[in-house]
Amino acid sequence: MSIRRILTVDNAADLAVLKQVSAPVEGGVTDALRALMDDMLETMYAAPGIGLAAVQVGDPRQIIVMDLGDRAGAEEGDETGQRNPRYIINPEILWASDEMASYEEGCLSVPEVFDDVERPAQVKIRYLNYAGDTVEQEADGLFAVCIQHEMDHLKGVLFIDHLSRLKRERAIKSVKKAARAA
Ligand code: K2U
Ligand code: ZN
Repeated sequence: MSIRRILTVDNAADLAVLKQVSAPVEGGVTDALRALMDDMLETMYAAPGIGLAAVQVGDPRQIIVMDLGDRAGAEEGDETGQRNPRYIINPEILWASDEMASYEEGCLSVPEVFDDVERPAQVKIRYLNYAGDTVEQEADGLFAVCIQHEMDHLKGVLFIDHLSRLKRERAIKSVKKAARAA
């Protein structure tokens, strides 16, 4: 397993890749695909993050890894750090609630920027899992926020694209400034 570079918006070539629409995975879940997902998960844990889309490591295919640990449902501070990886391939949203929820989001491709984004509070998704089986699952809370954030990545959409033009431009400017200072 290896840690891959995470593309960031301060780099024009990276941004061009991040804006791509990811292609569906063809030919099922192979050992090569599982090796990529293992690398993605290692990269995500090292960042650290709780989700990662393949396009963020330069592979524009519909692949997401996620690990909410036991945040989903655990009381604040009761997390045990237990790992609970999820592998999500070719996801589709089957249903989204009318009820909306706001969450302060961040993104590993937009470092050090956080802002509130409103999304449907619950979604129902269908996807292929690590074994290549089709799964249908309902998501709420942090799982719903994260899966919608990651599925935006598969459409070439970043969370800052949901903000005002001014906030988006300021976000990219701050990431570029931080990159120059680094
Ligand atoms: O796509 C990414 O960059 C991964 C995000 C996923 C995420 C964004 C917003 C809300 C939830 C998840 C990163 O994991 S952001 C880092 C993070 C870490 C812990 C909790 C929330 C966000
Ligand atoms: Zn992101």
